[in-house]
Amino acid sequence: MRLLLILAALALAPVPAAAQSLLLKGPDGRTATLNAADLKAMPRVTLVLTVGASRYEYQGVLLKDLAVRVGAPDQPHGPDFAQTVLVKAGDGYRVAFGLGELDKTLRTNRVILADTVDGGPLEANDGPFKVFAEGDMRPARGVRQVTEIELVRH
Ligand SMILES: Nc1nc2c(c(=O)[nH]1)N[C@H]1C(S)=C(S)[C@@H](COP(=O)(O)O)O[C@H]1N2
Ligand SMILES: [Mo]
Repeated sequence: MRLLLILAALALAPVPAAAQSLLLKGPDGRTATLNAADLKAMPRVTLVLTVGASRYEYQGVLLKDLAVRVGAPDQPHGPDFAQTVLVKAGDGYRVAFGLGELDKTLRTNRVILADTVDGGPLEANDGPFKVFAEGDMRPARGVRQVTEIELVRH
């Protein structure tokens, strides 16, 4: 009975904040940990996705803005485009984006880290954070369950 009560209490307990946080790593040993509120306080972008007849509205932040938090230049030029942003998921899946792919003065397609869909949290298999590459013709760079983002200078 006592075990059942403990299990019930655990099931009702809110998800610990740590499980909802995102680790940012930069060159020069710079790191930052962002929680849901930190992401909500950043400039927000909306990306509409249509799958067949269904329409989904994802919201989040630009991957570029996250990279800036750990040392990416705000207005990159020339040699800066050798930097990459490595997006890592809990299952070990990783996708790298070049800084130039994330620069809105170079390209119109956006790469975002989404934390809401249609105003609510992402579904468990996707969230809490999922990266979307706007304009991609296959979903391979749509990274589910993102845990970490690392800026790398080559
Ligand atoms: N975390 C994580 N994200 C991932 C993958 C993965 O293995 N792990 N596979 C990628 C690939 S190759 C594809 S095609 C799509 C498939 O997305 P879906 O299962 O949501 O349709 O997820 C991408 N995102
Ligand atoms: Mo894939």
